[in-house]
Parts: sequence; C-alpha cells; structure tokens
Amino acid sequence: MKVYLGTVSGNSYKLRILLSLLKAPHEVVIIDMPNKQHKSAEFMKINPRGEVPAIEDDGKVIWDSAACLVYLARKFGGEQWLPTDAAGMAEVMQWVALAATEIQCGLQYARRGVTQGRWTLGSLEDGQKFGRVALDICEARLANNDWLALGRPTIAEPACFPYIETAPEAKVALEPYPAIIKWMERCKKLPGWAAR
Ligand SMILES: N[C@@H](CCC(=O)N[C@@H](CS)C(=O)NCC(=O)O)C(=O)O
Repeated sequence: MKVYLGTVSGNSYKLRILLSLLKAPHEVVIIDMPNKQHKSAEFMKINPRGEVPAIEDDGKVIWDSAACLVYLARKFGGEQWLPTDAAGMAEVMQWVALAATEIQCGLQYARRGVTQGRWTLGSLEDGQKFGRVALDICEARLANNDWLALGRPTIAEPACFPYIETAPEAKVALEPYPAIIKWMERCKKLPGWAAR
C-alpha cells in the first residue's frame, strides 16, 4: 500500500496517526509540495484535486483524508475505529464531517492564510469564527466524555486532532477550551499515536 503525504500537511498527519495506531504496513511517498509535485500531471492522475493525502492499494486509488481514514479503519482496524452498526458508524462520521467542514474551512484555512498568505475562503476573522463553531461543539462533547464519538477512540480522533492542535497557528487560543486540551493529552497517550 502506497500512502502519498506532504511533510507539513495536517491532512496527511491524520493518516500518519491512524497508520501508526493500526500498525498498518505501508510505504510512504512524500510529495514535494514546495515544488508543486501535487499539481503535476502524474500526481493529478492519483488525486484529481491535486492535494495530499491519497492512498494506492490493491489497484485502487483513494483520495481525501476522510475517505482514506475510512479505508484504513475498515481494512486494518476491525470494529474499533469505525464500527459497522448504523448508529455507531453515523456517530463517528458526524465528527469526521465536522473535521471536513468547520475544522477544515475554519481552522485549516485560517492557519494556511497566516502561515502561507493564502486565503481560500474569506478573511482570518471568518476562518476563526467558523473554526470556533467546531471548537465549541467539541468542548461541549468532551466536557462529559473522554472521546469524540463513542466511549472509545475512533477515527473521529485523528480526523479532528491535527487542525485543533494547530489552532494557535491560526491565532485561535485553546486556553478557553480546557476539555479539548485534556482530550489532546489523552490522544497523545494512546499507544502508537504519532507525533506531528
Ligand atoms: N479535503 C481534503 C483537503 C486536502 C488538503 O487541503 N490538502 C492540502 C495539504 S494539507 C493540499 O494538498 N493542498 C494543496 C494546495 O492547496 O495546493 C482532504 O481532507 O484530504
């Protein structure tokens, strides 16, 4: 299995976390993003969006971090990380959806604006405001629960963690979110959790 990643990519970090937790055998292919390899004709055949991450396995190509997490969890993780019962799967996926909407378009895009000067959707304030919607939802959930989706860690954790951890780089302080800070510490203590 080939896993296409970028070195400073939070979406790639989601896969690194899960691959490490699952001890899934794989080969990492680093895409040279500073030299725009992700926009090359060759890589666009793998991911037509011209983005990392992506996976190539058994003749199949999977792109998008959420789809890749689903693939890895179901292929290597049994029922633990993405259960197949209707309610369990939906509860996990609602957090994966939060990672792809308020967290990505809020916290990721605000961070990218601050660190790279690229503003994808609106201003810094727009991104911060949208990102705080996600932080408020996570904080409320984690005030009374150890994990985001179920009573155990699932792919909701690697999906949401990377851009919450880097919220300060989007000039969003995490101090007002004590339950999130404790959750991040719990995540980092999971056996096999990969460091950024
Ligand atoms: N929705 C996509 C977003 C992927 C994404 O934004 N990847 C960034 C790196 S973290 C990227 O490849 N950006 C390339 C670019 O913007 O040119 C996913 O979750 O995989």
